[in-house]
Amino acid sequence: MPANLPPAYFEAEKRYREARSVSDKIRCLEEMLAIMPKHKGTDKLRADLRRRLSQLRDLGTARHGPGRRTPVYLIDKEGVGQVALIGPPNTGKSSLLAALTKAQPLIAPYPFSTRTPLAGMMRFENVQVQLVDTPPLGGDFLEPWFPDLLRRADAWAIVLAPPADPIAELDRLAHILAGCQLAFTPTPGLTRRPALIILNQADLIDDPEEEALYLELLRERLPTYPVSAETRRGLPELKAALFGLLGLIRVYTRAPGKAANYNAPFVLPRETTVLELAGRIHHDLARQFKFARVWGQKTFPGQRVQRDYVLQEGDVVEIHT
Ligand SMILES: Nc1nc2c(ncn2[C@@H]2O[C@H](COP(=O)(O)OP(=O)(O)O)[C@@H](O)[C@H]2O)c(=O)[nH]1
Ligand SMILES: [Mg+2]
Repeated sequence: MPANLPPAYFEAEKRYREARSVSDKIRCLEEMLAIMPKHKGTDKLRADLRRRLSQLRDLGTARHGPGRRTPVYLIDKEGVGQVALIGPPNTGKSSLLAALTKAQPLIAPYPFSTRTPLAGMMRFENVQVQLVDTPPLGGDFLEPWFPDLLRRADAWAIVLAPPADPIAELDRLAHILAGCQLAFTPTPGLTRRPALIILNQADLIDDPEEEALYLELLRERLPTYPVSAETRRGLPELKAALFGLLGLIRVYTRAPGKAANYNAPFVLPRETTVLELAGRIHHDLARQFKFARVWGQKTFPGQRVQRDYVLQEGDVVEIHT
């Protein structure tokens, strides 16, 4: 490891690696440079960080420079992943964004009240997921940037609501998506994103049997969550499911003899190995990796594992070099 780097540096570096937007990455790099002690041992690293910083700043100005407009749909990704709320008009997409995040979209009882995408951050336990509210899909007109927004999202939450027949609405939506070369089920030639269905305005379904029937039919297609943005019924389960769509796990590292910090998970794709985790913390840690101890669901407490151990949601990991 480079000489004398304080723990705060590694924390900033971790945030840098996880940052999803140019502005966040710039902020973290500036922090790393500020924290780093200045001496011969850090010369190379400092030069390297400066170079990265200037590259990122160039990126920033190229996109926002004179004569260029940032397209409205280009939402900077933040948090551990981005889920687009999509669906027909008036189903409550904007209401759900307002209920799940601190964003304040226009909510209106008339269709097409949402004209441009709006993002908000949803807190789920110890992570933040970005939700993007979008204009309705289903009219004759499709904004030219919409397919790109859908493609850029990590996952989709399809918002449906009574009294329209939700199955028919889902079929219409699948048709519109296919027109954009997109699909929510594996389809040859189409790009797929993981998706779930939100059956919103469930408070307006009086007959429990009607709701049960809707759910049964919709669940043949995709996981479906009955909720109400109005009464907040079902929102905790929905939050967990939205995070689940992203295919991520949270693991925690601890130094030998110390407690893990459960507020600062490493958020990793499923199937990540313990060696890959070490590499994300620091390349030297991966190089010098000998074994790890894991406290988790699939191990007995403190079990010794080798480099190819596949991490599980909730694992606490102690890396030994
Ligand atoms: N009863 C009830 N009304 C809702 C619910 N969610 C949204 N609404 C109403 O449905 C209308 C459309 O909501 P909005 O969020 O603008 O829908 P969007 O067009 O999909 O963004 C508004 O009048 C909301 O107050 C819900 O869960 N229950
Ligand atoms: Mg709306």
